[in-house]
Amino acid sequence: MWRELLAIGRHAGSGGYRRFAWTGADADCRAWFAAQAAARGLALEVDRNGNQWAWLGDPEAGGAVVTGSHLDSVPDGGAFDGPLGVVSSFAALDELLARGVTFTRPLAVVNFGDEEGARFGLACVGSRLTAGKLTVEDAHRLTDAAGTTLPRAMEAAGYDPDTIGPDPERLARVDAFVELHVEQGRALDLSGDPVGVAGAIWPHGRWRFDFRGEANHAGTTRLVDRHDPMLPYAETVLAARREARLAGAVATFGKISVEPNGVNAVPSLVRGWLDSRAEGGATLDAVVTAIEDEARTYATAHGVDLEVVRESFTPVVEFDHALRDELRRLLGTGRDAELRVPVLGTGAGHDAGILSGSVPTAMLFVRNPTGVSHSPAEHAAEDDCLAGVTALADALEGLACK
Ligand code: HGY
Ligand code: MN
Ligand code: MN
Repeated sequence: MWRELLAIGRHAGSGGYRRFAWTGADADCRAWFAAQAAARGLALEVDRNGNQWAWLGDPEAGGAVVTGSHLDSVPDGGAFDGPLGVVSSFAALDELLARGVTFTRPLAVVNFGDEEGARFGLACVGSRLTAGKLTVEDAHRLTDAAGTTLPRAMEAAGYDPDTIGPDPERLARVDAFVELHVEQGRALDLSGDPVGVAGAIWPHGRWRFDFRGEANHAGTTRLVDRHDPMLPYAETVLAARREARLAGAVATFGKISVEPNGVNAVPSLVRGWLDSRAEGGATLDAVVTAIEDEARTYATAHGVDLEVVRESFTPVVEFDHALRDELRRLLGTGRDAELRVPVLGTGAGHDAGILSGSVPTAMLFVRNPTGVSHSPAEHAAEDDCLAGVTALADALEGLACK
């Protein structure tokens, strides 16, 4: 199962994945998901927002236990972020069927679309729409770097953009959502545990900084006569690192676009995207406000205009305590009774975080020996992945079987 998925959307040059929403690679991932569902006789449903649900039992019966994750990636992402959760969900279902359990609830494996927001800039579009955390109007306005809007991209992929929107009836039929994910950090490597349970997700967001200056000739324009937007941008990148360090937060300018982007031209526009996260919302607000204030000072000093737009934001998520502790109890009494199950905070966003306002959600993390993620170097050991499948199977058995 894992090997079949590995080849999809992998870039030969970087070895990373380029599985962006509503592209060919996304369609191939969706076809893989549908094939896995068919191979197990699971009823495949595609919801109004394009999320795929593979059902065991009658979804109408209600009280469902749902597991799954996402298959899309960041540019040149790794093989595990998202796919490990989906593959492990099918594998855990196989494990339950092998155990001969009796299901007392419907069970589903889900693939949420566009979790990374790599193409349109907003994280978790599929789960946000279903949870009613993204308005249809705002979704229709999402536009990629080539100027293609989300509706046009969905149509090109054969989906009807006019059906998108909140799906409270669907979520009302879900009693618990459990997402398994590769850890994006080293807490489990440091604690020596193969599996952990999520405690909370830091608040996090994405802000676009547009520095507008004056295009000019790089060779003939005196330095004093320039309104070069690259300079306040550069000073802002350094200010972001300083503010984050002082506040114990994180801040990253990982994406930039320059117009006209010519070696011998002073730019007219420098666009930089800030990703910032902190353990608490007040800290995050203070860090981003400080960065923006300093950016304005730098822009003014260079005679450059600055516009800052918040493109994505996810408030702090505290996972459902009862479900979290139920998972720890279930995992703790599993085959490896000594299997300790640490509770981890994370700075990474997930669909489980988006859904936590609508249904009780929990997350399982699988050890990542280097902690590296959003990189082709992302890796998890097979034994740890198998421990994750067993843990997920134990959790699902405890929640959906007798
Ligand atoms: O950016 C994140 O936290 C997640 O990978 N979407
Ligand atoms: Mn990710
Ligand atoms: Mn992910």
